[in-house]
Amino acid sequence: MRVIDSHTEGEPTRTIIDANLDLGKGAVAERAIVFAKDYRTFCGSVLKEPRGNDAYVGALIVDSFESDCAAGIIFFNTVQNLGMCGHGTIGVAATMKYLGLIELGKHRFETAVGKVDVELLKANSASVKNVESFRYQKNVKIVSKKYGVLVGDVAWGGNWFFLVKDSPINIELENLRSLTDLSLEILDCLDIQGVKGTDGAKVDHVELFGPPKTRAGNSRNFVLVPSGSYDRSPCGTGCSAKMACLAADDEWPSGRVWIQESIIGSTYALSYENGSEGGVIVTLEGSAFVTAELTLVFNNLDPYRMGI
Ligand code: PYC
Repeated sequence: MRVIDSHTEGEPTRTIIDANLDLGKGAVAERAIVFAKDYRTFCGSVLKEPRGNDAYVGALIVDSFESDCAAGIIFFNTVQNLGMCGHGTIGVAATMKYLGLIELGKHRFETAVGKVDVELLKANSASVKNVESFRYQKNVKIVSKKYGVLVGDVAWGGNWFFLVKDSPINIELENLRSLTDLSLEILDCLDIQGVKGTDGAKVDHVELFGPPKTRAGNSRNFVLVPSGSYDRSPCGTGCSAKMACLAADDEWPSGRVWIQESIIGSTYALSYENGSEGGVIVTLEGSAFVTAELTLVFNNLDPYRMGI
């Protein structure tokens, strides 16, 4: 299988152009359900070690039957489907440009959770207008064994997030282990307390925030993703959820640029406009670079061909 790797603000995307999976002829949302059901081992075998690692997001490019869309994208991580992926969309745009499949300018992609608009500004930078984001629950209390009561919001930005405004641990790379442990503990608490998104959806991403480290920045974040790894970028869907919370609290006006730093110091420039369903439409801008063109080899004799 041929794949193209890229990173967006440090976070890897593996784009698969020609997998030829039999997913039927439905909308991308329907084909994503077939993908999750019929191709359970695909995510791990393509993204996990020894071919990748737990930070990878896969972007399966499929045809879109919508006349206004350049392509469909089914996003997934090492363990499951993702709804949308901000860094992945920028990675796909830079990869498609690299392959000569799209030119600079505006393009629309169909994802499992709706259409997103991409403007490829240069070969390595793009802005993405995400699906509508919204806050679902405010000030949910979580009790951490080590840190006591933590308060956070549940919000949708294309995936479900629990957002803690003031992290009790400094957002520093040297604190990666404790930030990860705390976030995993928060996920457990959400599960035990039955905190869900709409329609009982699992809240499977955790976002912790602290002060920015640069003069241009507004905030720095740590984002735990469902594989147990962390997002090297500020997380496009997580930033969208953050902007939805800021908008809901009247803490940031529409149209003004918010700079979100990631734990490694990479940034997205974000702004929002009001959506049609009470949420916000967030635009995020960042850079992506192709890092490798690969052919993945699966040998039936390899005991680890499905990933570790
Ligand atoms: O950029 O939206 C994102 C994302 C989701 C999971 C990892 N990155």
